[in-house]
Amino acid sequence: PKEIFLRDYKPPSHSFAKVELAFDLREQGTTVRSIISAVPASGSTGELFLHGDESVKLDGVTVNGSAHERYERGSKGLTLKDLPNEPFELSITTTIEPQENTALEGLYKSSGNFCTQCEAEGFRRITFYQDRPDCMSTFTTRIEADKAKYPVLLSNGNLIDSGELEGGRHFTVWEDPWVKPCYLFALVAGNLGMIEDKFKTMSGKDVTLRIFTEKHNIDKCAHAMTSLIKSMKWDEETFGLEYDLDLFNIVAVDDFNMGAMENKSLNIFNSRLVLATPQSATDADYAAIEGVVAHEYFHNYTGNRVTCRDWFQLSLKEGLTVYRDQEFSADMNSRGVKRIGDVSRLRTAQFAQDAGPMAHPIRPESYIKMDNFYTVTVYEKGAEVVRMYETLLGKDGFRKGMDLYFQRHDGQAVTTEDFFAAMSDANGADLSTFKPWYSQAGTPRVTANGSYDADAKTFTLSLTQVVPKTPGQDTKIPVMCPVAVGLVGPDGKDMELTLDGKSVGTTTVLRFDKAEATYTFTGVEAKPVPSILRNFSAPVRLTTNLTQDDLVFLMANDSDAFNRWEAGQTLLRTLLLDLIKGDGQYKMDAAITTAMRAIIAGAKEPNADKAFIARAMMVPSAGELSDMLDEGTVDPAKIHEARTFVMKTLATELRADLEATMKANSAEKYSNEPADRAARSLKNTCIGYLSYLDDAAIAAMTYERFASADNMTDKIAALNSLSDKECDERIKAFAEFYEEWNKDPLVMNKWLGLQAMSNLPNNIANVKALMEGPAFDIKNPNKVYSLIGGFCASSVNFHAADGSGYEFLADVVIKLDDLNGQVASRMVSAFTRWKKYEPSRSSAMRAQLERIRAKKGLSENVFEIVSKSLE
Ligand code: HT7
Ligand code: ZN
Repeated sequence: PKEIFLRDYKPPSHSFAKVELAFDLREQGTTVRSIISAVPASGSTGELFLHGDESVKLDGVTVNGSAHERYERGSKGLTLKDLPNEPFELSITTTIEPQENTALEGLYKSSGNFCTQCEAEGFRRITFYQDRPDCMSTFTTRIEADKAKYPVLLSNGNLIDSGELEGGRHFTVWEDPWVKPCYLFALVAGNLGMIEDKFKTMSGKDVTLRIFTEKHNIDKCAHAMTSLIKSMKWDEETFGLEYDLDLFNIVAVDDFNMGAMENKSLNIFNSRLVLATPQSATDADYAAIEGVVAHEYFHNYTGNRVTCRDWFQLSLKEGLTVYRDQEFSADMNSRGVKRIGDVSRLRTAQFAQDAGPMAHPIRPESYIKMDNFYTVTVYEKGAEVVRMYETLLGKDGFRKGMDLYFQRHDGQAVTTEDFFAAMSDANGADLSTFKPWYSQAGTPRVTANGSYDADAKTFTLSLTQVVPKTPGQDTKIPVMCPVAVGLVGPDGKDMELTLDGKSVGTTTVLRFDKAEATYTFTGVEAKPVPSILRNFSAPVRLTTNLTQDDLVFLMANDSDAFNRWEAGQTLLRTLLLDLIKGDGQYKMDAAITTAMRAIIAGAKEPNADKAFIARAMMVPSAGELSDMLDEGTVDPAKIHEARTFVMKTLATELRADLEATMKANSAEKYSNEPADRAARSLKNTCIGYLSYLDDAAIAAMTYERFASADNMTDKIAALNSLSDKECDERIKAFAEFYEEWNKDPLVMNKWLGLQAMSNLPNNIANVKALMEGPAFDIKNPNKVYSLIGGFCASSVNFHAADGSGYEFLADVVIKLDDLNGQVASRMVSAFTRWKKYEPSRSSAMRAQLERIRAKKGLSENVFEIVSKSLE
């Protein structure tokens, strides 16, 4: 396979002023005709390369109305030769087989309906085209299909014509006035139901909002609609961005490789991110729907109106849009809890990626298959980079930068450099030492040591930073890290800070861009405890010289919610890592039990933030702990044992507090108000703890709660609490859940996932049986992510010492690879960190990677991940 490099970027040889597409949708083969108004760029050689997949049958090419046969067809596309040197009309006719498409890229069928997925490079599976984001054009789309089977025919923009045809067929014509790259093209044809609402924009225009889904799911779309309306309003209020068409459509489909897609005015969503009722979806599902609906809507400006010059710039739209959806969700819910969740995900998944063989900068230098770069690095670390501009420039400065970005680049395909320039220029700021965030991979390691001088009344903070080596990048330079710092006085209050003779408030942002630097705060009347990297102001691994007492103090007093949580997590991490690295003699740290007791007791306070308390009670995940251990040492069984010991000890010692809190927060009836959601999360966290006790009464109580739950959040929490327990209640609960929900595929995915994740010994047999059962379908990505992805999260069974879990995953990847390379490559990623594990597991994983690599006809997707992992 060919590697593509950022340094080889060349602008397109032709621009496309206008594109007209006509789809004739049939059960056995769809014909696509395109008419393109092509304009040669200056210096054109008369050649034009059009991307096209091998699966696309070429029926004919005309230039200015005459057949054109001077072309060469290769495995990646078509090179047209001897083309006119002035603007010309190019017409191409192709035939494709959507009904055979299991890759779910291009045009395919999901539950009998036609739909498209063109990002990143799916349009080339529909027709021959310059399938690159810097080729922007207006599109008109005519769709023709059987009327009875496909009464709904949708594409981007406005409906300009429709009518009946002979033979029970009908057509629609759509016109999108905004220029766009073909990755934003979309088409849907199906027998769908719809809900409709309206939004009045800030300038008074009415926008019709529609959500389409299979008819039996129509009563599950209200939350997605509310989320859309809130997003539209928020973008106007926060960034002054107003929707730019009269119609906005969302379509939910069951078979989808990712979460959702921001096609211009026709967003296509994985149905799991649209459909929700309290009985069928959890609070976490509700939050995910709100966030993803917002994310796709926000792309209308950050991604669609201003798009990427090339795919190396992906973070330009994704990092910025994730930042925007994070801020939206923070405004709609509890800001502190949202930040904690986002940082946890970053630290577990992204820090691990940044320390492994797939480490890449947020603007990668090369790729084999672009789909492999829709990563936590490009998305989540990219969002952190955007957040740092805001931290450095302030809210107003950031807004000025955004305004200038749109003013300069509306309707263009641009680079991360352009975004950087807009931010710097709008604020007259020198941010040059910030630039390496785009080009360097690896998580900077920052140390912060504070010391107090009682005589001089100064507090000195010494910072150092090192960016670790990553594959292909042996030398690194320091990068600007905004380090937000406060000093907490002995009375638990933030001190007023003076730095370099200036009063700087109670939190100051240090612009730390050297290998080492020292900052001295003056006028510090009493010894403070420093609160460093408030709100996680930079995506770094921080080590401090804070003592256990300091951390306990910060847990109780820090005004920064993130650092209050972080102090507790640091205590728990230190304990767990000591246990994991120790001699197997487990001993609890009494200070931690006391601190946890105090956290739980906080729930009784009048204005307690229960969502925060639930979050603070959570013990660091196996993934997070594994990331903090040295290469070649990770033993998942030991991590599991140590976590189980800590949970069980806390449950035993705090049983009375947990039971009282559980009861106090159990509601009579479901409600979706924020306070009720918070209480639910606290109650279910308590049940989770109690499930660690070997007590038949707890299993009975959990089953009782499962059986009587009036909402999916409580049902799943109870089921989850039973899923690792060898007891009749578990068997009964899973069986009853199946009986109740087996007609709802989204709910069945939860059922599959919980069983797959179970750490009960030898659960692999159950997972293999589920794979053969009616609730599973290997062609449906959601089912694969739930069952196979869930299984990879089991410390005990995926990482079974005999290597059976690894062999099973490799078997599945080999099978999946023939059906859907994208999904297969996501699954194989569970092996990428094989070097991290102790020798017997790492060699077993490596053997499976080699077995996969030897498969004949391996997809480029899987080849790239496997070969980079083995390097
Ligand atoms: N921009 C969307 C990306 C996407 C995608 C990429 C590759 C393969 C399938 C895909 N489906 C959607 C999602 C987003 O970030 O909004
Ligand atoms: Zn996105």
